[in-house]
Amino acid sequence: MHITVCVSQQKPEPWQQGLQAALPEATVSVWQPGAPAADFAVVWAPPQTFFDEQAGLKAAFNTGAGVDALLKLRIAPTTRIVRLDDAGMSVQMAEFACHAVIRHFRELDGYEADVRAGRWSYRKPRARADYPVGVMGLGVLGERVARALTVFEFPVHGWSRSPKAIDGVRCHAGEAQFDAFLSSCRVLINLLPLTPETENILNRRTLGLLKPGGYVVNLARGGHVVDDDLIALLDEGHLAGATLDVFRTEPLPPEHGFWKHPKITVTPHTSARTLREESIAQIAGKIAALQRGEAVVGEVDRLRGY
Ligand code: NDP
Ligand code: OXD
Repeated sequence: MHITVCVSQQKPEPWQQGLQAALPEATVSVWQPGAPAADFAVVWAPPQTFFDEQAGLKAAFNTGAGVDALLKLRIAPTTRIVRLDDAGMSVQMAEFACHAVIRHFRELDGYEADVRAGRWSYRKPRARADYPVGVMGLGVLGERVARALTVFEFPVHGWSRSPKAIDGVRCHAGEAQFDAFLSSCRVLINLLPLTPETENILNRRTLGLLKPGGYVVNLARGGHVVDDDLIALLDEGHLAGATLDVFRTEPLPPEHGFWKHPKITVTPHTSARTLREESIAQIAGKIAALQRGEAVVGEVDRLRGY
């Protein structure tokens, strides 16, 4: 069995060495143009040439959860596409999302500014019931985030394509319940995959349905947000602020209005990082399962787009 590694923006050698150690019977190599055909691939943002040359792959394992960029490439229909399934990301996403919500709810930025100015100040405590939080996408990451928020006793709503039942979370499903979901929330956390159906889903109309003083936390993909609509709603006061971890162009260009906007917190696509050791263990386990003819979780449905 031959496994090839093609991970741009990451060092390929530690992936190659880790996979080799986990699957000693396999030959694992770092891909170069013209390399021999492999059975399996481990990829992140590979060039189109990679899939043109490696048309006989049984499966390509993405070293991230989101496959929107991968699905833009021409990949042989016989190649299964498998995404990371948690692999240590959901706990990171839960801590990041809870931090963003609590920082806003407890007005910690305001306190920090006061302290820096030498002011000992108090603000009237906000009522938790006035800050219902909505989580868009109740998959591996969104469900963990929604559950984590219930621990802090926020009213939590969730929205997904298919109906869900999650303790302590008021679940809404499908387009028919989307507007009711948005109108129920003051804080909105996005954890949807980027697909043709979800592109630009956070726009003037949809964000306008949030309760006044809404707060947006985008942890999924920049293509979900219409940037100018978000800025306009912040400037008009309908939205109180936003924490943005993902952008249409990454790194976020220096001239982009998000950088200096007083109501926006920017983080550099870091809310849930790929953890190499956990990911290698997961991918190696799935390669072994596929070799035994078993099904694996995290296989992408190309038509659905995630
Ligand atoms: P999953 O595939 O497990 O979950 C996706 C969820 O979105 C599911 O609940 C799905 O519904 C729902 N969904 C998809 N399409 C629609 C739709 N049209 N309408 C309503 N709901 C929809 O993905 P993950 O939770 O693992 O990851 C989510 C995204 O997070 C990734 O695609 C990626 O873009 C982003 N991400 C960002 C990271 C970062 O560091 N910023 C790190 C990792 C991931 P259903 O359950 O019914 O299928
Ligand atoms: C991912 C990501 O999809 O890092 O895993 O965004």
